[in-house]
Amino acid sequence: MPRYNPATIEPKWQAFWDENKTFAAPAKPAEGQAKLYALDMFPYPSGNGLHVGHPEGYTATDITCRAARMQGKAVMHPMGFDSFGLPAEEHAIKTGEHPRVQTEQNIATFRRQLKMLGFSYDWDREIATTDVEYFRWTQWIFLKLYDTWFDKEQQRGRSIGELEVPEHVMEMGEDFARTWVDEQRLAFQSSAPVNWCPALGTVLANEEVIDGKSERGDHPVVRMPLRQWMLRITAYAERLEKDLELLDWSEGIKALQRNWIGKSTGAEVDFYVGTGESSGATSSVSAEYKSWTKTRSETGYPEKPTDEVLRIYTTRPDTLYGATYMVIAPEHPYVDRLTTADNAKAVNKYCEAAAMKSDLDRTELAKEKTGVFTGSYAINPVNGEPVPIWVADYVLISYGTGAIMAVPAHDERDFEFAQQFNIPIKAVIQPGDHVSAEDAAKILAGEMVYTDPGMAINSSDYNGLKTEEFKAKITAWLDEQGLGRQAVNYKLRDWLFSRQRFWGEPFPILHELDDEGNKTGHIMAVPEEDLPVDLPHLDDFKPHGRPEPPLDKAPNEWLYPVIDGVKYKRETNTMPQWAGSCWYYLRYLDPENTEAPIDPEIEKAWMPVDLYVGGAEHAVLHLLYARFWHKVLYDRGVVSAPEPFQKLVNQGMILGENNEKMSKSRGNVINPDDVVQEYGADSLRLYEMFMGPLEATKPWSMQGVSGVYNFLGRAWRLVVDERADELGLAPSITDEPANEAQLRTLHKTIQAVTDDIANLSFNTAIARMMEFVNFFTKEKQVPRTCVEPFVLLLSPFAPHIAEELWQVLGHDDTLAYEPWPQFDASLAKDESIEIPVQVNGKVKTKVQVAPDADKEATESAARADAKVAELIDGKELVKLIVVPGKLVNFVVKG
Ligand code: ANZ
Repeated sequence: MPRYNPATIEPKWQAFWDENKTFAAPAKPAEGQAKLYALDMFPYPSGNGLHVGHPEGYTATDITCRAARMQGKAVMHPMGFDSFGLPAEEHAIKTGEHPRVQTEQNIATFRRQLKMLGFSYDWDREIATTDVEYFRWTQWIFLKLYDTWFDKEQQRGRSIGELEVPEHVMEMGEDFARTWVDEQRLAFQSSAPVNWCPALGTVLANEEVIDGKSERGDHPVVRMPLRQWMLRITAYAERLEKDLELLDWSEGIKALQRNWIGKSTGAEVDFYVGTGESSGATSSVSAEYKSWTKTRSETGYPEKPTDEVLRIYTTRPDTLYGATYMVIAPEHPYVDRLTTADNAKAVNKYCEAAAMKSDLDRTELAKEKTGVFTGSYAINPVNGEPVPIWVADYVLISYGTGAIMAVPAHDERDFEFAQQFNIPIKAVIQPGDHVSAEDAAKILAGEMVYTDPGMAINSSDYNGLKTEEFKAKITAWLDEQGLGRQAVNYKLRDWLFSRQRFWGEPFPILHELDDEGNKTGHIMAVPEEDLPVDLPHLDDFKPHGRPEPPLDKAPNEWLYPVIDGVKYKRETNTMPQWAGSCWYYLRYLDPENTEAPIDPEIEKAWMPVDLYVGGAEHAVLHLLYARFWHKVLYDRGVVSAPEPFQKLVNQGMILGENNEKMSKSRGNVINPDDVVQEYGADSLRLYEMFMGPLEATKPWSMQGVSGVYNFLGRAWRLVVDERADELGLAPSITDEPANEAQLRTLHKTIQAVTDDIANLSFNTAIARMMEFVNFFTKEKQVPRTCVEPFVLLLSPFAPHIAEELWQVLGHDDTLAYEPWPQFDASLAKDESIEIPVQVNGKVKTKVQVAPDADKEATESAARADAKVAELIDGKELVKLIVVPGKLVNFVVKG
């Protein structure tokens, strides 16, 4: 009884594909051949194995790839593992077993499960980010980030004076120029305050901290200063924002990236504060102020703020006349200088307290505003009036210039602050008509804040100007006077790139030591030919609760290399898990290359990724970091195009049966192994695609799985004679030609499935195939010319059963490269459609017309109908309404 039995046919075909390397991708597409690079977000191989969310996206790309091969494209469809990360290290801490052991076990489980689902990956291209030969190139890319163009020149023995350093930098002297060169590095060290998570024993990136807790594990996070490696992603902010235009991504994900990058356009303005004795200017320094403004109007606005000014950033230069105080961040370098003796104690105390708070705590709107007066004043460049300078922690040192002019009448935070500290509130914008007369009066009296645009008041010659016009005018004036200029700021912060963990890529960096074993401050990059820097053997994985990395406990041979007689200490921080996923899509293309991360010709042939599918949770982290690295590699000539992922699709979340998120604690997790055991991989694949649109959130249903399983059983019986003893063709299969109705069903199905696959609309494609099976199950004779193309259409979705049926139909090779079925458009079209014909608005009859019948053809079909002819005969036609494809209405009189 040859029943449909996935348990026998699935392993059979998986073994066949494996042995024959059926899905090996060519090194490059053939001359003139179209290519498809379809990429899945590679999994983190956790100890739990695959969950049903993984096969959702993986099946979608697999269908696309399998159809593309049959359509003659060269297909790149690789898989790998994002295998650095905390859990393996935590397991090592508990058991003392090296993280590599557990990682390899987990990878083996994932690989088995992925193979069990019949995905058409080219397994010879598999990579894991923890492979030494892989992270050798991750380290190589880090060196590209660390390197500057100037390093190369220096290596060629050219002194700094011969380098292409801008003139204005050279004028500042050689020391300055050297520092400047260092500042051009995209990888640099900094000891900024960091998010230290004692429970995880690591520093976290801002992106990994949510409401003061770690994203992973929900542990408290505190702020402390620490030497860290940073990547200057901010240098790419503008391009990361602008190049989103080039991409075929959903508007939702683009918007998330844009918000994260947070481009803001405004102006920088210099407020005079004087220097030395006169520091903290008041109106008494007006003579000095006048001579300064005169110099400024001659020299123009300097790139870096000069000592006698406080530089601020504002998005509302049109409110300059309403600035009633200024605020500098507690970390601002001018705090000491501008604080007068009377205020020193209060200011110091305030700054110490602010250092303990996170940026989020400091800037939240609802929080009570705090601050202290420095005792000093700055001079407002538009009217020469003194403005008191305060220190307050709602201004962040890391944004803009770390200093603001405060306009309480038109900014909410400033309004709250001014109310709290009794600072004058001066309205300079007349509210628009959308504000009630009552509220407008309050706004003008400084009793209510107004943040919208409007018309300028109390602003001297600018009165009457609309906000946008005023902004442009005043910015131009400031520019002319050398007092300000247009400026752009980004919310994006530099990327904190070091972790105090063991299980990550070591940095290829050496710190020079002096004779006493202290760091000299000189840093050396590990020479390219000495890569990779492998992780050392460690006996003790336990974190010590201090932020020094575990690699500090590495054996001396690893930790203290001597090169050319100089002793060094290796960098002991490791890279974050994001590093490995920043470029894996490149390595798949050339995984064995020992000379370079990727061969340029191969890169050019396959990149960019044509379809990237994965979860929406990666909207800002992985997808932004990878774009950043790609752009750096582009600038360094390693890759040939500015963006890595041309089309991005986010699969929707799969919920539990009860519509709740699947989780261990809710006990509603579905294990793909169990589903495959009961119904087979083809049913799991088909079900996950049939649940609904790929991008929608949808609940699991075992009944649904059983439904698609039954469908596959019907498809099986269409081809196979289940009553026979041996596997063979059903007696209904015939070599006779198909009749018209059968042909129409076939061609409609081919067209619909072809289009649906192209649009990633897999659920509707499956529905069409179900209709096909229903139709042919009722036919006495099933022509081979109909059922063979159907098996090919089914194969990307349910590849195992399709291969088996193909074999039963008498073919002896895999169908993976069979030409994709073609449809005849005239047969795929509906023959005719029915259109209601009304007389005086009442439907009297229906007529058959071609689906693309135009106005004339539709009208004549209606007139030709005997009933209509009789009803309008001899009457006056007042009006005739013809909507092709919809209806005809004769309005008649008499
Ligand atoms: C005066 C003003 C008047 C402002 C007004 C707003 C409204 P974006 O870029 O859109 O977030 N600001 C500037 N630097 C800051 C810092 N380091 N910390 C906290 N706040 C800062 O907003 C920029 C505005 O945020 C700037 O424009 C400044 O306040 C404030 F009616 O300047 B504004």
